[in-house]
Amino acid sequence: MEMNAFVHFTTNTFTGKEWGYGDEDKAIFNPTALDAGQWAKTLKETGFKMLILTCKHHDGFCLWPSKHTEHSVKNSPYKNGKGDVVKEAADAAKKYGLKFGVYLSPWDRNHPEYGRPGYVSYYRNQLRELFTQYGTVTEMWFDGANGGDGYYGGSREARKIDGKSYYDWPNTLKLITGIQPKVLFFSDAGPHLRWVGNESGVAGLTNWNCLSPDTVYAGKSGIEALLNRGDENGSHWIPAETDVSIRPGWFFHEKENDRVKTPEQLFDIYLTSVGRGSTLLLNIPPDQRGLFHEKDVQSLYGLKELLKKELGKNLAYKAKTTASTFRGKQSTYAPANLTDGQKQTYWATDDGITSGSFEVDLGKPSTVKYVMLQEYIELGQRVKSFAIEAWQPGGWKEVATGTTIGYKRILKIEPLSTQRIRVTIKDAKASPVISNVEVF
Ligand code: FUL
Repeated sequence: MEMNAFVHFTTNTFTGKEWGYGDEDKAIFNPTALDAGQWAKTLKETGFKMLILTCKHHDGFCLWPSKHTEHSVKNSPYKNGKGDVVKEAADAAKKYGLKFGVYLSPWDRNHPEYGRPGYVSYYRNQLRELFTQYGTVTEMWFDGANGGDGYYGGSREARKIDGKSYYDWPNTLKLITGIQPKVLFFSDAGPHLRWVGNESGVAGLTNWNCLSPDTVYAGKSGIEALLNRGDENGSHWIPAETDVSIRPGWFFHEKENDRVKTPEQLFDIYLTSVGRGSTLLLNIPPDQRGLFHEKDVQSLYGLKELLKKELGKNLAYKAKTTASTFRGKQSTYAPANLTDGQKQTYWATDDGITSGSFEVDLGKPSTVKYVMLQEYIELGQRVKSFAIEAWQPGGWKEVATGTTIGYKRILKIEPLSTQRIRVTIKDAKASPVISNVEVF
């Protein structure tokens, strides 16, 4: 799905905070022109596939009229307490052909029972509401953050929990899959998608899709580097999702209007996330009106233009290809599959052959700025080391080297004129299986 959007919205949008304490007055939640259709339309038009909404952030305020708490939109002035922002977002996503995902913060600084068993039941009741009332939920985003102190029903104290055992994750997840079995779970450790280890939009230069979940869990310190690069020999398939905000914070703050990331910055993030075999989860926080701010919208359309300008015209489409070797000398595995524009066809070597090269002839000398490679990911992630060369008068010139490829790898190179590109797979865990090469 490559590009997905996060939408952070709660009382913080009105208080200027990033982490609400949990004692916020419900009366401050009053977006004056909320239009989830504007969010979804903008996202659809600029290339995003899913919208994930913070249904409840750490402050505990619920964007839907939950039966299980008074701390929600139902006691706010928004639509005189008759509003349901989760419904508006889910409906808008559907209308514009986006998938929908939910964020429900496990840490809740408002709830009196937080830290005790009662809260876990409350949390599960809320999940039940979200998974039964709003249609298909494609991704469930579990945030590992927990800062300790909070309002907690008036106690105003610090409460410690054991992140590994407190929420009884196995049973909590079972409850959800009992309702929607196909949902994808995101958390530090998966089980389906892992955190990339930072909030700056950068997946590892080496990025393995595998990980051994036992080595990481929410709240454990010092795991960022491991999450960032994955584990070549990890026991489970848990690709990294790269979450980052278009603004310095996760929530809208007027004073940060001049620090909205530019299209160029977003494009760089695209290269370090999607271009490194990760999915991008870009946060665009609505403002106090309940709209994506003009500045943010402008940057998103700017990104779309840049993607088209830089990566819009594949010079290698249907280009002539040759290879050092291919599996059984059968056309099913021939190098022509690399440039046929088909995802389901690929070039592969014989069993036991873990290196090899292929060459792409662009037909005429062309200026090249990027090379994109894709493994046929259904057969696993295999490549450990590769190099890219461009033909120059007098011989081959190495223009890039890399370790992992994965679902997609985009190499930005020093622009040069060339007619032929050679990719050498130097090492792989098994015979390399490459479905696509594109040149821009
Ligand atoms: C973090 C949270 O503490 C931030 O507020 C934000 O929601 C981010 C996506 O995850 O852990």
